[in-house]
Amino acid sequence: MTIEPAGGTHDVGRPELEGMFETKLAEAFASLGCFNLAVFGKTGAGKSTLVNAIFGRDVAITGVGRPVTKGLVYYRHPDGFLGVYDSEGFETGTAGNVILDGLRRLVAEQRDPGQGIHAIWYCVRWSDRRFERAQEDFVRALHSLGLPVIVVLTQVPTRDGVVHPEALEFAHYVDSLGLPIAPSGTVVLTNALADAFHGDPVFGLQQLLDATYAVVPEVAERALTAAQVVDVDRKKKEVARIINQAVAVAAGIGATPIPFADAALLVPNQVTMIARITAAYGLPPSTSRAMATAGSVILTGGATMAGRYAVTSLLKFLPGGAIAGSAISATVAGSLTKAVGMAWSRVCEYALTMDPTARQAFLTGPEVSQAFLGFLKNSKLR
Ligand SMILES: Nc1nc2c(ncn2[C@@H]2O[C@H](COP(=O)(O)OP(=O)(O)O)[C@@H](O)[C@H]2O)c(=O)[nH]1
Ligand SMILES: [Mg+2]
Repeated sequence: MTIEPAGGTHDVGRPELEGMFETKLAEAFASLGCFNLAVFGKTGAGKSTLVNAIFGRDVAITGVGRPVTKGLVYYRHPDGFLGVYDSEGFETGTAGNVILDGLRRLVAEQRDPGQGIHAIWYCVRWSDRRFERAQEDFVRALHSLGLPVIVVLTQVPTRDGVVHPEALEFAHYVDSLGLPIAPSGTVVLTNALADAFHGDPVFGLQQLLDATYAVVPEVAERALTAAQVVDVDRKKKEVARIINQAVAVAAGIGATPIPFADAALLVPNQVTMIARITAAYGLPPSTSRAMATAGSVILTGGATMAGRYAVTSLLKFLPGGAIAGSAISATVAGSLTKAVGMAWSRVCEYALTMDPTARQAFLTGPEVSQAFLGFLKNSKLR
């Protein structure tokens, strides 16, 4: 059984498709919005290390800083969906009051909830073993500004999953202060960096992320999902939602069965889906042009639409198994779209496991098309 290349009236040319990809990617990234985090705590508490562990990037190094108020710098990551307010050199006392004044103004002037501070990590190195009155006041003041403050104990050692007893004792002490700690009134214990010498493993990152999700407003939730690198399952859930939506749209297109020759009718919807998947995983938009090229190579070619392989393998599972003179029904349109979405998801997940340099090479080289095609060929369509 061979599928004739379309050459139909609805064929989408490759340059046109590349342009479409770029536009849709830009739209998908823009629609994520931006998750804005503020980190407070003394110098050396481990703020930057924690941000780096949860988001896989040191925003203070890779981003562009903009002084917001004395002692507070806003770093916007070039990827666009993560912003961090960093209190470089922050100590308590007068400096704290200056920062609070600045924050008060910032919050008061905030018109768009998407632009505001969505969560605060107040970091305390457990080995300081001190939680000063000024720190308490600062946490309460942040809370009274309507900002959710998660108090994080940092650099906590564990042995075989057991937290250092004195760190635990300190945590209970801070909990007992009755501070307005988001989301549940208790501190989160973390270690963001494995300590080879003492053998202390990384831990508590998922708990910190869960606490952050518990306070993040809906407007910034998808940006958080894209930005964080700790919880891939959250990304997968979001991607499943995107694919289901696209499948529904495809089924709508196929509701009035279309000739195979016009399979390209399904392409714009698939392009949108692929763009949204890419953004949801939080892959760097800087590589979007190259990805657009790769994607368009696959999706062009008339009825192939990534699809000669998908169609062939799909047909094996369709009742009757024959399509001669047949058309794309709602079911077939949906299955093809799902296959394309799943294959692209796997490409993205594969790219996520790489370090930034290897990922850049993968996403901008011929390998990405090959991987996509490979996953597509292996699609189990039912
Ligand atoms: N073992 C361990 N070291 C950490 C951790 N967090 C930070 N550090 C170390 O503590 C120092 C200060 O960390 P940094 O993130 O720059 O603190 P910041 O001033 O609050 O941003 C660095 O040398 C880090 O390597 C942690 O969770 N575990
Ligand atoms: Mg720092």
